Amino acid sequence: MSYKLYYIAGSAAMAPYAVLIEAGVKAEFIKLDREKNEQKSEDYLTLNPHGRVPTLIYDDGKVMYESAAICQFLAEHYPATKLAPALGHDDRGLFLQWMAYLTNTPQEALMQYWYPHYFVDGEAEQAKLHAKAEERLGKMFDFLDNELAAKGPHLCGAAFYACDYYLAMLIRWSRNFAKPGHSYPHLNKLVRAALARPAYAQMLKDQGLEQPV
Ligand SMILES: N[C@@H](CCC(=O)N[C@@H](CS)C(=O)NCC(=O)O)C(=O)O
Repeated sequence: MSYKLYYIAGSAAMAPYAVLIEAGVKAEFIKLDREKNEQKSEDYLTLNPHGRVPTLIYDDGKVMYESAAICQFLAEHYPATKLAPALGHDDRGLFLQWMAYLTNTPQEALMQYWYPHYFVDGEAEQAKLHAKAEERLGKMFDFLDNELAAKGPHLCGAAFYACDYYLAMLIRWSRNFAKPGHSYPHLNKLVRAALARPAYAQMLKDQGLEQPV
């Protein structure tokens, strides 16, 4: 099976990009230019009507989007990666919990931080939402750092899974915060664990990114 992954550098495509590299399969990575708004082009909207990245093409033409779903789909399809615990595995429940939590709670708050204009009108309201999102994410980072301290070093304990790539990606998006995710000791360790994996390092290099640690 061959794949195409549409991405914008540094976007929600970071984690699935790393999982796809780790799967070691034939894949084409198609970069969209955010400056040119290519994610809103007529052609791209036929693949992803929301005009967002990532989008994955698989099985010669099937299309799926949503970053967390793509990570899980690929990790499960390629069990040799060990990036997702199989059905019946002790870590399965926690893995699903973290994939859902990361995408619907901190990721959503990061959307409010980066794209307040999608949520409210007016510069003053947007600035308030941006600040509130950073404040809420601070509490989430406290919580996650404590979880990792008690049960880590990774989200599900000893094994590194796709949810850990996902968290490393979200931490990068907090790099401009007064207190960014990577400044918390256990979140910092998790970022380092992601960086130590050749697939994550390759993804950053391909996308021209640096991950602050
Ligand atoms: N829930 C979606 C969100 C995807 C998303 O918002 N991607 C952003 C980049 S991080 C995007 O494509 N933004 C471009 C735009 O909104 O025009 C997912 O996780 O895949």
